[in-house]
Amino acid sequence: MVVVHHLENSRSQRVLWLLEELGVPYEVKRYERNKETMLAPPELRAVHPLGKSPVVTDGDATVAESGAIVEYLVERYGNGRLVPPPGSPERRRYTYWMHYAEGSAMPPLLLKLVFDRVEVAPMPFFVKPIARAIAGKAKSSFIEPQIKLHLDYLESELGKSTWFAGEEMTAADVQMSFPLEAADARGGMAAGRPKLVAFLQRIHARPAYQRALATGGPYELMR
Ligand SMILES: N[C@@H](CCC(=O)N[C@@H](CS)C(=O)NCC(=O)O)C(=O)O
Repeated sequence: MVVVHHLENSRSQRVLWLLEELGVPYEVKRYERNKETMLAPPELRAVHPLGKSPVVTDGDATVAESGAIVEYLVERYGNGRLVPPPGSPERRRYTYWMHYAEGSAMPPLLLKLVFDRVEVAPMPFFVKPIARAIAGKAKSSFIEPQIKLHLDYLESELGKSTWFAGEEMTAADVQMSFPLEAADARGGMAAGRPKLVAFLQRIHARPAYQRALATGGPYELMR
């Protein structure tokens, strides 16, 4: 039985969505974030040394890192569904987006989250203006332009095909859902980007997505 070690309000939501799309039975083990640090609880380190979510256990297998989990589930349970045929142009795009989601799209969004927090973090009054100035400069000179660059790129890519890898929805769209949801929550994704907005509306309307939400519980991404 597939067990999803699911941290509230996190990337593991997309693993639940994928399992629902594939119709694979699974069990959810829930973990709550520390209210102050927002980190995962230490119990998750008993499942995988990094203590991050998602992690999936399936018999003897423990699989961490969402891209690896998505690929594992599709290969083991997909029977050819949600993955383009090997050697096709769609498969190349599929592989690209599968890596791009965490390797390229997420880093600037994570930096934004961190520097937004630096700006409002409690600290001695005499440090505050300096910390705010550094955070503001990092955001305006690097982080925000990078987020814009990526989002404009994604908007233009979705102008070429309905889904990221082509005309069929694939597991790459599941993997790409999280950066777009994070960008929507914290990066001003929607303004002037109708294709990205439509993508999110389309995936959110899917019955499998709705079932995954009902199973996963709260899914409000950090801003
Ligand atoms: N690149 C990893 C990132 C894993 C990750 O950072 N997960 C977050 C949840 S969105 C987490 O576990 N945060 C809590 C912590 O770091 O303690 C993946 O895609 O699986």
